[in-house]
Amino acid sequence: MSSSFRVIQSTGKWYKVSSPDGEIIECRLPGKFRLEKKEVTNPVAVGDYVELEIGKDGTGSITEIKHRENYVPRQATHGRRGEQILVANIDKAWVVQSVSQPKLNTGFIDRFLVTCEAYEVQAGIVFNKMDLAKKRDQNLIDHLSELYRNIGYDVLSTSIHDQKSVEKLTDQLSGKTSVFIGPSGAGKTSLLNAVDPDLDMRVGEVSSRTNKGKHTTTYARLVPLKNGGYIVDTPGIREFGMVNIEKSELSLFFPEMTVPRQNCKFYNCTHYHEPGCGVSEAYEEGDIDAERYSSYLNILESLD
Ligand SMILES: Nc1nc2c(ncn2[C@@H]2O[C@H](COP(=O)(O)OP(=O)(O)O)[C@@H](O)[C@H]2O)c(=O)[nH]1
Ligand SMILES: [Mg+2]
Ligand SMILES: [Zn+2]
Repeated sequence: MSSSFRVIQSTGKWYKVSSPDGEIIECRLPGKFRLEKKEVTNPVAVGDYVELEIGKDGTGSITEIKHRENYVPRQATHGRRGEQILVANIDKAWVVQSVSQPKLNTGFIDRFLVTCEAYEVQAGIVFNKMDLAKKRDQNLIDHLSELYRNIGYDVLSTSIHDQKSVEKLTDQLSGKTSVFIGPSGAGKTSLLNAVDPDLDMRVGEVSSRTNKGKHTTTYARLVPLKNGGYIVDTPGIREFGMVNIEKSELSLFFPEMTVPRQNCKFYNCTHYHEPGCGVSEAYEEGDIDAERYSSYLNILESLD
């Protein structure tokens, strides 16, 4: 939908809308929308595609909000009445993990992937700082890349010192709306700057270099990339946290479990201790990776 008008920032009463040519139009929302869209508290969200009427003074009035492909709520709840939308229509969410400094954390990746599944956002994994990888790190990354590709996720290995890998990442971001999530120090800001040196430093997470201690924004915004597409600048990683899921539903968000779970004896099986469990069986036969099953059990335990 790159030929449409799109909300890229919201300041309460006014919305910054990008035209198909990339021109920014300040827009207002007629009051009727506030009454119509009751399931969420902000009727127009950053990331929404909209239709406009442009007035004599050059400002716009939003006349229509297009169907949302997906959205991430401001708090880690989903599908609740009155929830606020952080950002809508994300094409891809990338979890960025460094091979070392900080240490690779597969538990983080798996929790992130569950959240993406729950929000119906396509997910990918970036293993960064590959220039620091020793032989055994390389072997681990090879293993993980195959594992995650097999269950349907895109995987990239990058280093800001390897231009080819930056180009591959650039290709993945072009024309899409992407968000980078990952622990501090993994290299999110560095990668985005390598992709587009003109990007505002704030992108990804509040940069300790430019915005130390300053609370710059509590809203997400879309930052245009020079090759087309947007990066979602979120106020912080907590805003993309674990969703509240029923224990018996968690396995729906592990793609490799959706078929085996059909063989479970109990409809509300949690695939932990129950007899006649298709998932445990698949795990014992080696069809489900041990680390993934262990992540599943860790997340299961963390749900109330
Ligand atoms: N060796 C190496 N260092 C990197 C790479 N990417 C980022 N860094 C360094 O890792 C540190 C943290 O990077 P930063 O982009 O601020 O991480 P962020 O917190 O995820 O945004 C900085 O000192 C970067 O220079 C990489 O590919 N290789
Ligand atoms: Mg950063
Ligand atoms: Zn089961």
